[in-house]
Amino acid sequence: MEVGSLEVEKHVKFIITLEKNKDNFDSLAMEHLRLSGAYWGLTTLDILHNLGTVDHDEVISWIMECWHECGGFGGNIGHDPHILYTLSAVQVLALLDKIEILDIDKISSYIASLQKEDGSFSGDIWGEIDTRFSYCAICCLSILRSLDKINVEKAVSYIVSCKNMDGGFGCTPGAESHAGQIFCCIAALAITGSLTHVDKDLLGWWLCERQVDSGGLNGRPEKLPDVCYSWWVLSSLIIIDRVHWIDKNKLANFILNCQDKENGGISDRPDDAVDVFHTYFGVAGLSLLEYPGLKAIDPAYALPVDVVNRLFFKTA
Ligand code: GRG
Ligand code: ZN
Repeated sequence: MEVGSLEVEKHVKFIITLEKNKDNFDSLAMEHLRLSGAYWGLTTLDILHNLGTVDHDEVISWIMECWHECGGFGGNIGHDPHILYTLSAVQVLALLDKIEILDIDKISSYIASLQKEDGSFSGDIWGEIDTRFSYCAICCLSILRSLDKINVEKAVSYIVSCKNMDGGFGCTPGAESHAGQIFCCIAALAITGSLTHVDKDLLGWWLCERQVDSGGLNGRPEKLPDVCYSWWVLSSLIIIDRVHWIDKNKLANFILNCQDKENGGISDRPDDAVDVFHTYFGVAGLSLLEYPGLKAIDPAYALPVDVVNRLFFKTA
């Protein structure tokens, strides 16, 4: 099948228009997680070499309005703080090379306050526990060079307690393996240098079985393929060095086939409605597949490789 190429200019326009059109339905549906939306949109623009098309100062001052004195960020102005949006805020500031404006002590104390006795993390003061939040904590603190604020050993042993017999990971101990949770656990283990806890062949086998006939990936056995798993599955396969176990060409064609070639944006599967979430995961997935002309993205930090290098190799 002829699927054509990546419609870079149209996707850039789609994201910029979304940012400007704050009152349409899609924007309202995004209201409570706008900070994550900003991370998806801006990271996509950067992978497409177009981060310069937005006003950085405007983004930064809006993000800082989502910050709370307790140290955490809400998903939008006036919304309660949550670890998900705290990570998004820190990721966007890393992208814009403005980490230094943050109160690193307060943010890292907020994250540390969410760690439980067993090493797990809750997402906010209401106490829901999930390995997604372990990833957010570890990724965020690593970017802020403040992992010493938490008990890393216990955080790792909690993640390992969520490992299943099939080699995958779930959201809590005993919960079913799901590609989204596997990304969170594998990336957190990679960042903390703890991948020895992973059976790479067993997990690689489970992950590569996610590819279906259309070339797309699903998130669990018997489920439909979805462009976002191009990120959750592929990043995990790359981290454990088993990406050659899937058909990369077929996956790239599946993603390209989910583009709205007229108005830009990428959907979860062919002919569905596009959104910024799947546009990000489609473009990030193509970057992981080394599609020509895209910035490389780091599979654990979910930020462009040049941004991660700047964070860790910046000379003072
Ligand atoms: C910085 C990339 C990045 C992530 C931040 C939010 C987060 C940390 C991780 C989320 C991981 C996760 C659980 C992803 C899965 C999202 C998803 C598509 C859920 C849908 O699950 P189902 O079971 O759908 O409703 P399926 O595809 O199984 O039918
Ligand atoms: Zn999806």
